[in-house]
Amino acid sequence: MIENIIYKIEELKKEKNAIILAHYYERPEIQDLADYVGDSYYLSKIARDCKENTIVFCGVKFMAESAKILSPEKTVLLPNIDAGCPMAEMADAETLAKVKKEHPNAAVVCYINSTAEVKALCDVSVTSSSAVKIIQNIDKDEIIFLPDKNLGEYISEKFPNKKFILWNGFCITHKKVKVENIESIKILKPEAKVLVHPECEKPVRAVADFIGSTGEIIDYATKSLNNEFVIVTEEGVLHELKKRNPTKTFYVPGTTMTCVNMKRTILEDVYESLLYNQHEIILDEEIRLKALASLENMHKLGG
Ligand code: CIZ
Ligand code: SF4
Repeated sequence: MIENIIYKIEELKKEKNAIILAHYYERPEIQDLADYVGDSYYLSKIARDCKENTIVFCGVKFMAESAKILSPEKTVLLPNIDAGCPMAEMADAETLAKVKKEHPNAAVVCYINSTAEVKALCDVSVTSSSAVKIIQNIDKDEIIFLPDKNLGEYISEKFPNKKFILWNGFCITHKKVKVENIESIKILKPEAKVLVHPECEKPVRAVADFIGSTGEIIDYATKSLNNEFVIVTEEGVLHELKKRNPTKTFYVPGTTMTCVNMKRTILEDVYESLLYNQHEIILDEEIRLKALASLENMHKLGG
């Protein structure tokens, strides 16, 4: 019984002085259960500032790691240990160290979708909602950006005077969508505004009416006078979009944009996570401190 497990989770949460955070890409029932739902930038701030001493992070591993980096004194739990981000795994510290040697004057900027070991080698982390603002505040002409080449390329277009060295990583979920998938909806629904995440490839970004992070897409659709939208990001955002805009219509491209990793966490995992304190994020202190500098710079430069 779903009410039963939710009740048990709420009881345990009180008993353990815990807070539940969920990303917009999580399952609807997990989003409904969470104390806060948002993108990684927003959630990283909540994790840093919250008073509770246990954080149950319903998202993927790099998000829970970021919470632990920012709040070492708190217990940070990732309810489903298999919830990783394939894009984050596409960048490794060893290769990054080599690339840094080849470009000694470059600022090293990583998307928050990266491992703690990679963050430890970077000057600053960014999210899709904060990247442009942060890079505006970096006074170097050369930028190594990793791991997402699509987000990196999107940002680089905004800074024609800077040289970008892009990693070759990508998100398998956002890579799936092709321009034809969007065009086939636009033929039937020409009034619909196309809202695209910057992790999508360039031809898809080129047909967008608006490009932004999950939070920015939700904001745009909510404030817009338009009534129809094509949502080109992981389909979990539809839950919040529909909640905030019950009278508007949202279409998805004719290919399923589902991140299997974001969908791994189910209510039972959250319950067991609180009951058994699993799966606790433990980081090497030297790596944590170095990675902390990159996340602190993100908050400082991102405002
Ligand atoms: O930054 C995040 O939370 C991710 C992974 C996507 C987005 O745009 O919110
Ligand atoms: Fe990683 Fe893409 Fe899933 Fe986000 S949607 S967690 S970038 S694989």
